[in-house]
Amino acid sequence: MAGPVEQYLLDKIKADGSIHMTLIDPEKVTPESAAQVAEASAKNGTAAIMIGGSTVDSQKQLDEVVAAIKATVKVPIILFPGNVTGISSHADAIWFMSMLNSADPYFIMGAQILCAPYIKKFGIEPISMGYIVVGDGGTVGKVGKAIKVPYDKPELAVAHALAGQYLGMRFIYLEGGSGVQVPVPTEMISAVKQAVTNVTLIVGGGIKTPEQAQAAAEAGADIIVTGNITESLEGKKRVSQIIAAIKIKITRKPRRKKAK
Ligand code: 1GP
Repeated sequence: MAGPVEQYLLDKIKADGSIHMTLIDPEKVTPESAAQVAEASAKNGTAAIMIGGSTVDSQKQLDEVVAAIKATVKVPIILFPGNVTGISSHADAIWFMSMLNSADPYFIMGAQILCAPYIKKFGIEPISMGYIVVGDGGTVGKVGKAIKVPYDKPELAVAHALAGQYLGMRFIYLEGGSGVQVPVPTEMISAVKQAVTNVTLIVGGGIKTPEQAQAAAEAGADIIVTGNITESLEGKKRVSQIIAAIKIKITRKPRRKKAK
């Protein structure tokens, strides 16, 4: 049974085709600036605010950032934890995620076991998600000791995603790594999308332009996540363009193949 935040996401994807989420790293912001970014994104149509980073040192800082955003926007706040320090009782939901391709059992199930009782205690909605680090992988690939899936091996990404689905994960995240030069290739996104059943596909890492977001959505991404670009001044303006670009699945006819 889907909880209220998960159901909201599924309903919004059904209505809009693909949706956008804004990622805020609690270590890069103040509570005030986080609230400003969240407010601008929500005004531009972002579906939810994700909060997390590969290294969260201060839970006090995280709590203050989440509380400030909660007081400012109505869209759900979903934690995106990189470690046990990524939990705040002020959030609505948490990606209850396992890094499927980590070489370290801590990131596959160790941290999750440590966190689970707190998630119950705080009443945060857990949303099960299989996290797959692909390509460069950025900081999270390094910190999470990922055995990264190369961009030119879509069939390996498919194998990871199917394993997640068969374990009961309802969301799969193809993560290129925050701030990477090249986002997840469309070939990999469409291969995964075509292979999985009843799984919502999240794609993020290095998406900077409406064109890149649109290509990811057209390839099958249900949720597009942007972090770095959303925090910049230019990016704030660009969020509305990105959101407009990804609302294509239900409004645009499939592309015809070129006649030979
Ligand atoms: C990182 O996928 C997210 O976890 C977002 O990446 O910061 O590059 O947008 P960017």
